[in-house]
Amino acid sequence: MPADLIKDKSVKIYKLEENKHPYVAKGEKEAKVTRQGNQVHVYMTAIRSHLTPDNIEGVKVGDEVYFHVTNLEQDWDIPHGFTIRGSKTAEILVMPGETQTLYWKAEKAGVIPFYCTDFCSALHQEMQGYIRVSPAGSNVPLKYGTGDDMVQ
Ligand SMILES: [Cu+2]
Repeated sequence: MPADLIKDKSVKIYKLEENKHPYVAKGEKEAKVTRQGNQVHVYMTAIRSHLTPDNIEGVKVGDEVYFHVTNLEQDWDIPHGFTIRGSKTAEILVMPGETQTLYWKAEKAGVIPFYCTDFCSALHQEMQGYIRVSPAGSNVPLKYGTGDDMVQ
């Protein structure tokens, strides 16, 4: 098939303002972490060259964590990937303006890295962070932040 039949019809970005995902964060100020029972929802954003939040604590062994990653980019050809060490559901690849969810169960205490899995810019390796998993039943409050700023 000749390329000119499709080349003008390809979707280059998803418009952020049209994103209706129930767990979207349309800017870094909307990034947050919430708990409902043993389910933790991370409303995360990705833009060159950081993830927000990139520092999470208060997750406990046995928690089911849902990373809802919104790619804030509105440029063509800037997907971001996401996964966390020990993930059993591979990685997600999030196109500009899109939100995708990665499920991960916290199975043991420790500090677990998460990171972008798609080479997005020269500072791609800055796109990473950590989640601290505490033992089941501990009373570490849920906290999150970017860089040194932690909020509760
Ligand atoms: Cu990236």
